[in-house]
Amino acid sequence: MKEFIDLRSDTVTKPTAGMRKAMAAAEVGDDVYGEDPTINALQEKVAQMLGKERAVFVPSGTMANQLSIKAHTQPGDEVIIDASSHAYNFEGGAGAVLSGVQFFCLPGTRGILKVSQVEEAIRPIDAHFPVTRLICLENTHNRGGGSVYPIKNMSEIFKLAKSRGLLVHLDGARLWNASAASGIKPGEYAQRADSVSVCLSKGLGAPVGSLVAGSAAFIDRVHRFRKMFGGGMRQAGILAAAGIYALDHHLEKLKATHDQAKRLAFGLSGCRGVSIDPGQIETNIIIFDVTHSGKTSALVAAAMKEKGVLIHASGKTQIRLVTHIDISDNDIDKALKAFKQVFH
Ligand code: TLP
Repeated sequence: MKEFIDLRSDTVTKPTAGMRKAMAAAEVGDDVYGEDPTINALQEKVAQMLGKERAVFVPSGTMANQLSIKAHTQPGDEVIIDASSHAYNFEGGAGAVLSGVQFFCLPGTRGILKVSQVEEAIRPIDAHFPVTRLICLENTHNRGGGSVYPIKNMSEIFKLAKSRGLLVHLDGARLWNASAASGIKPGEYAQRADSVSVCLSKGLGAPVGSLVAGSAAFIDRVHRFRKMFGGGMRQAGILAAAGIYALDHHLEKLKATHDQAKRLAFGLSGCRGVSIDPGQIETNIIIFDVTHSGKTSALVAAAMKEKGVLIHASGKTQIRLVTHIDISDNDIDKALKAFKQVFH
C-alpha cells in the first residue's frame, strides 16, 4: 500500500511498538463486573489528572459527550453551545435522539464563547420556554481551528453557571493540546466544568478510547447509561493499557506537533490564492480557505493525494489539516512542497 502523509486528522495516529507491547502485557478482566484492573487504573489516573472524583472509560469521544449530555439533562431541556461545536454538528444529531434535548447555538469567535453571550441565552423561568440546563464548551475547539479556550472565559462561564443553577460540560477531546499550548494543567481547565470528556485516540496513538470524568454521583449515572447505550465492554484493559501508555509517553510530544502546524501555516501563507493567518495557529489544527485560488477544496484534496498527501476538504472552499505525532518534520517539508506545486 502506498504510504501517504496523512494530515486529515490526528485520529489517524497508530500504536507504537512500545504501546503494542504494553497492550499485549495488559492484565484484563470483565469490566462490566468492574473487574478489569487496567481499566480501573486508567480511570483512576484520568480522574486524578482532571481533579475529579471519578472517571469512566468509554469507546469514543462521541459516546463520552453524549453520555454526559444524557446524564446531565431531562428530555426537553436546552443546551447552550457554540454553533460550530462537535457535539452539535458532528455526532449524528445524537443530543436530540438519545437525550431529547434541544440546542441553543451561539456564534462563538473561533468556537470561543463570551460570558455575556451565554448569559443572554439563559431562558427566563416561564412556561413558554424550554428549561436551560447545560452549557457545553469545547477545548481545544476543532472547527475553531484548534483554538484554546482562554481560562478566563471558562472561569466566568462556570461562575455564571453556578450562580444560575446550570451545569457545564467540557468536550476535552483535545484538552491535552490546550494544556500543551497554554501550560495550564488539564485539571485547571477541568475545575471550570462539572464534567469533562477526554480522548486517547486523537493525536496520542491509542487505537480506541475516551473517558468521562466528574463527581461520583454523575459518573454513576454515566455508567448506567453507558450500559444502556451498548458501551459496556469486557476485557478492554488491552485498550486501556494503550491509553495509559499514551498518557505516560505521548503527551510530551504534542508541543512539537503545534510547531509543525505553525510551520505549515506559514508556508501556506506564501501560496497563491490561500487565505490563512498563521498567527492564529495555537495548536495542531489549521483551517484555511482557497476561494482566491479559483479551486474547490475537493480539487485541491485530489491534487494533493496524487502527490502523496491526504488532507480534509472541510467545506466547499475550506481545508483542514491536522498535525500529529506520526508526522515528521520532513513530512511537513514534503507537504509544503506539494502545496506550492498545487497552488503554483
Ligand atoms: N473529531 C474527529 C471526527 O469528527 C472526524 C476529527 O477528525 O476531528 N469532540 C471533538 C472536539 C472531536 O474533534 C471529536 C472527533 C469528537 C469529540 C468525537 O470523537 P470520536 O470520533 O472518538 O467519537
